[in-house]
Amino acid sequence: MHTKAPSLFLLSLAAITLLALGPPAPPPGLVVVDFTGGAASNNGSWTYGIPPTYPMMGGNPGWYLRTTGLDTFAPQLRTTGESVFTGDYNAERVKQLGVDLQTFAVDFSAAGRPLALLLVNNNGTPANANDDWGAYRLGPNIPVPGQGWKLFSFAIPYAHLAAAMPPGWAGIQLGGSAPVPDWGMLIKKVDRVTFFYGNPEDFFIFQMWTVGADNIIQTRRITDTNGDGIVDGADLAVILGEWGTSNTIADLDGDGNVGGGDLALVLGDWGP
Ligand SMILES: [Ca+2]
Ligand SMILES: [Ca+2]
Ligand SMILES: [Ca+2]
Ligand SMILES: [Ca+2]
Repeated sequence: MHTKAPSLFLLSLAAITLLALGPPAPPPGLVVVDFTGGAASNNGSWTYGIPPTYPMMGGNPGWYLRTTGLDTFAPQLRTTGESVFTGDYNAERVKQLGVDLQTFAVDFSAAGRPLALLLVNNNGTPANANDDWGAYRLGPNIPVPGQGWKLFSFAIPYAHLAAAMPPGWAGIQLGGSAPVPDWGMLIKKVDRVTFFYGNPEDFFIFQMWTVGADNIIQTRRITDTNGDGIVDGADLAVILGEWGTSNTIADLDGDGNVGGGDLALVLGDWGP
């Protein structure tokens, strides 16, 4: 494979385009659930398992999702059903998931627990949890009461299609009849996303928790048009090949036309 750097002409074209764009629009490929307006804004139907409330103030900022009096060994903020947060992460080039969390109260202690991001495949049987499997990655510790909002971000190796787990990730069988986890299968069919309060392979005592979540974020690397994990000449060729059309694979900024704005996004995101 031969990779060519963009020409000086294209770089200048991109610079001129960037100057002409004016104030920054919301970055394309970004989904943020900030809970403004309450339940209707809860894209993904995120829940800790019991009905939440949606306070208008106190989030990071504004509205947020709050669950009071949750009796559990480990709070699990998770999607339910199909949404932008589930599906084929390879095809959608999902490169990052994030969330802001606050622990308002807990009986004994929330200290020393990493937050895990857990991606789950339901093995084709949504009604049977006994064959579910997936992969998780441990992040920084969950916030303790009084610490305020804490921001978490997990990089997703969406272009890793081998069965073996990518670095930093561990496979997990969630039920007795679960198959051996396969990253390549998982990344093409993520049925559930869970922010798990602790290492999902550890055991914890039950406690009463009051917890909040805000700004659940998914970032897609739409500049990687062919989903191979790098933005290079092949992606540039897609933009140039669709120049002047409205093909959505190349209309990255969503203005209805493949042009300088899309070219600038590709050049600005050049590399692995
Ligand atoms: Ca908010
Ligand atoms: Ca299942
Ligand atoms: Ca690419
Ligand atoms: Ca465009």
